[in-house]
Amino acid sequence: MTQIIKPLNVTGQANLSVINDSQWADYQRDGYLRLGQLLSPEQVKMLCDRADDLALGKIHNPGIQFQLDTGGAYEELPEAVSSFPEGTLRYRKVQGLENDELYAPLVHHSIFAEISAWHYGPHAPISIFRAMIMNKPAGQGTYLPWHQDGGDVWKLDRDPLVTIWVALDPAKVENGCVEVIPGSHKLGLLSTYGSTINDEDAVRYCLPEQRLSLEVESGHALLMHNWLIHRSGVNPSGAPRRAFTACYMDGRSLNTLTGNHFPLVFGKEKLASNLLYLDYLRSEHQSLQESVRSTQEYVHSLGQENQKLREMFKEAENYALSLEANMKVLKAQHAEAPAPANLPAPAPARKGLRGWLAGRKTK
Ligand SMILES: O=C(O)CCC(=O)C(=O)O
Repeated sequence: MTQIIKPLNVTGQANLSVINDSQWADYQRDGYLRLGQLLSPEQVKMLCDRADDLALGKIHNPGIQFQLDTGGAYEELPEAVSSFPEGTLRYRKVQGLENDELYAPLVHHSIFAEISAWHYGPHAPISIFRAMIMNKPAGQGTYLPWHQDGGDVWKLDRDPLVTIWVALDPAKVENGCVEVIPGSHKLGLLSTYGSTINDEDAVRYCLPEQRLSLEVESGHALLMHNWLIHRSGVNPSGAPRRAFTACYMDGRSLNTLTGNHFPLVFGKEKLASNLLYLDYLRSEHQSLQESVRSTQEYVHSLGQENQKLREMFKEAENYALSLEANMKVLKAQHAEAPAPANLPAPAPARKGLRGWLAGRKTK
């Protein structure tokens, strides 16, 4: 089996061998890739005990939620809660594990940074949509129908692409391992709503000969494209089937309900620089809006002043015309009056207001 990742060393740093081109080509073709062993048996035990202790209520962490496994229909599963009234190992999910100190080093494993960079580009900051344990309790488990991981139901402004799945208990056909339709990620999301695919698509795309059960050894990891059609069965065995699963996304993704980003796990500084640019654009936008507003006010005030000037001009014109009319009357009266002897010759006729205005306009 391909061994891409060696176990974490004691300091929690991965001994990586980089995923090579031929492995990426396999992934592009199939929509999943076996990454090999990621965790040592000791690490697996520590993480299993932790998930169980959290579900049993031995450890409290307000950032973690739990979903009960009912063994009933998937559609009737209860909502996740912040704690079970009584601790139980019949849990289906323990989620929010990015907030747990023992799981956090796994969430921040550098191989996931490398995988995320391959998907979202080396400049993208990376956030975590969810990091959880999916459990099929002994002798129970809930059948998880054929589905894809994404769509409107996830309330995100863009589709995440990267899911990592790490077996904590050995996952086998007998205890409900994950089953996939290799290559089905190329179909894209079959519905905009996402999640469970409809019966028609299941009949069309999930033919028995296309199904592949992914049996995975304890501590080994899978990379799965979020659009890969997959499902998992129940667990009639006498032991739980626990797996850690985490979905990584472009750190700029937003929750469409709250407008919030998700916790950043890689490249915080990249988001910070993106946000700086965003801040710069926002403040430029604001100052441009202010300039437009004050220009509009200035235009409006000029218009008002022009109107006032037009009125004053009209008034002055009327006054001048009235003076002219008066002058004509006076002249007529003067012409009719007998001319006194020895008066100086009359001044030359003035242009009149209209002539004066006309002359002014030609300048
Ligand atoms: O662990 C399982 O049974 C299913 C996991 C799954 O659907 C996922 O990780 O997206």
